Amino acid sequence: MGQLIDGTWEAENLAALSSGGEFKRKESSYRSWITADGSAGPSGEAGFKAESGRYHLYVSYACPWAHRTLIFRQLKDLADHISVSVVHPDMLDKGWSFDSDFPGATGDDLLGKSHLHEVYTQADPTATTRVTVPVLWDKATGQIVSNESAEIIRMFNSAFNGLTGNTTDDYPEALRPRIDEINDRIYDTVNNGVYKSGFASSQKAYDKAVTALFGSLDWIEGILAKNRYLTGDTLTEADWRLFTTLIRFDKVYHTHFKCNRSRVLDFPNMWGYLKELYQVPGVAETVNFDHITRHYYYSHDHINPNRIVPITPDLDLMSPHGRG
Ligand SMILES: N[C@@H](CCC(=O)N[C@@H](CS)C(=O)NCC(=O)O)C(=O)O
Repeated sequence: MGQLIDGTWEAENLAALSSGGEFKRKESSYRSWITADGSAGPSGEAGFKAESGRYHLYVSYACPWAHRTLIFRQLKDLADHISVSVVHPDMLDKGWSFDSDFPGATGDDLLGKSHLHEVYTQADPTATTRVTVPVLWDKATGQIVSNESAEIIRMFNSAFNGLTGNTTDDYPEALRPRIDEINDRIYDTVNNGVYKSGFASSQKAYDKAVTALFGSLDWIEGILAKNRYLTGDTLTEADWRLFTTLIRFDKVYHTHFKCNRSRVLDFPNMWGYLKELYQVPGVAETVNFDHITRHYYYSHDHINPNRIVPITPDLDLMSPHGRG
């Protein structure tokens, strides 16, 4: 791990991201928006018009945040319009690499770089930033449009509708307040909560994170006992944001991040719900368990010093989900 300081890669360890034993995730630094007509979005610069073939996504199959963007690319029929490069699952001293000696790792077929930090410095040779996936790259201007997955999925949800004719809406107006409320709790205690648990360096920080995490999973199980989806009978962005954490849970977070009070499999409603989402056409092909298990267990040597990648349970995700 490391980051760019004035355009130079500086290695550091994860302890630098922690304060009082608690893991603190930094804000993303690139926040422009692709819009249908190229006008400015809610933040950042204007000039990023939705056009076929203009944009490229750099992702890791391992990363739950990048995974959101791959799911929306599928659900919104964007695969023919937005190209993708997949990094190698090992994130070591130089950060994400484009080594392609792991099945599914594509290398950088767009810019030919060897590490993701070089993509950031191609856009800005003096960048000071963390180097994270996903990155949404603009081939026309050679800039990073955004490296914030929560915003990239909103762009994908609507900006390209005119090109694809796909008008499904995962962030419908009427449900926005409820989606935002659910997202806030799930982001803090579940999506990021598993990291806070796994990267805690004090018992106190760990207890706090894990208690909040399972408090939220119990709450979600209660919602899913009554409703098919988080906001009712409509599948929304809130569900997809939860999905990318749940799909990693039993194989990785339960063991590697010490989230082992229960598995998703132990929550009957959540387990059926996870399978239902996995079975939505296009979604299973965005899930690569080899990258997921390899990345976490191999890259985080501060919590798994021998880098043993365990044999994980086979999840029967294609069995009937029993929902709806
Ligand atoms: N807020 C960002 C977070 C992205 C993120 O933290 N990605 C991780 C991988 S799961 C990463 O690239 N970390 C590298 C680092 O922090 O140096 C988003 O949602 O897009």
